[in-house]
Amino acid sequence: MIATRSVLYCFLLSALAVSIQQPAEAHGGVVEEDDLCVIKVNYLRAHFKIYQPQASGHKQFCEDLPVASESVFVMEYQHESLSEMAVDFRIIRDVTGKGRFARIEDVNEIADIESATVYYRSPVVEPDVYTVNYTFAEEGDFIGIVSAQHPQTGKIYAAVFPFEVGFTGFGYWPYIIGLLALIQFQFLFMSGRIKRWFGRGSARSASLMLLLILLSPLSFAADYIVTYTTPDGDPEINRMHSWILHIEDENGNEVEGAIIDVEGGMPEHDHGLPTKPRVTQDLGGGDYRLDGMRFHMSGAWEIVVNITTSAGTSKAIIKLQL
Ligand SMILES: [Cu+2]
Repeated sequence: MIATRSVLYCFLLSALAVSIQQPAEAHGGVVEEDDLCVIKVNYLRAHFKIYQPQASGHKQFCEDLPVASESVFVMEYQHESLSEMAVDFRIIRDVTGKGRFARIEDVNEIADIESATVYYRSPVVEPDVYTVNYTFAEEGDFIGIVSAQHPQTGKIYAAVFPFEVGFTGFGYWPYIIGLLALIQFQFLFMSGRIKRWFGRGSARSASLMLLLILLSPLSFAADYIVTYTTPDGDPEINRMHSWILHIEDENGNEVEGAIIDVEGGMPEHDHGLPTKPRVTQDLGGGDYRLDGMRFHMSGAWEIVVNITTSAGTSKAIIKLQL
């Protein structure tokens, strides 16, 4: 029992530490619940994150970026109709003088938006996942502008998100998240829930954790071994999330530069995935980022990973139970 408790304590503490250091990877649904990484285009919502693969590897950011370097912006739609809308994406230098308080009205007042623009992607329809890859040439204050045009009404919806590149401080998110975590903790404590968790429930929690460890995500293709991790937390029903696929050949060599194509579904129900997940990044070292993963019901799922190299195409099937 003592061992179980310390495991749970460690787990809670590390979850809290992660929340404070890396808002985007916060555990326990803080991000999802409190809309930290959610961009709203009027009534439409999308989950939003930024990677700097060269500078920070797998780390995700919601807003401010540490250095001027290659940046991958990823939007995952949480609203069906966004998948049918043509979405464009613009990054401008902050010429509004409003810094992180810049709003759409301020952007609309800019006389010559073209000359302030450092990046523009014309409208494109992308189902489920929308990605933009831009390498910042210099540090400074920027504003991202996402707009979507309704296919029927022609109405344009827009959202702005001011951000800073070359941001060295902690910003205000850690304080807000820390505060929320404390409030949550206090609430749980007051309601006696923590006592219950550490009392009777602990044996059950421990066996659940053991089960998760035993069901290690591993799959064999004819000649490849595919493993995966989920950096933004375990898969939950209806939550859009990412996987990092790791591919090695039978001799343990990392497979780099492969073309990865992912499909899947529930064989027992004879249906596919509700989204079209895509590999958005070859992270090197045999790692590939797979965005747009979502499961809409519990049961037995199979993810089919097609790996194409100069040697041909192999198929690996990852089974998981939700
Ligand atoms: Cu099903």
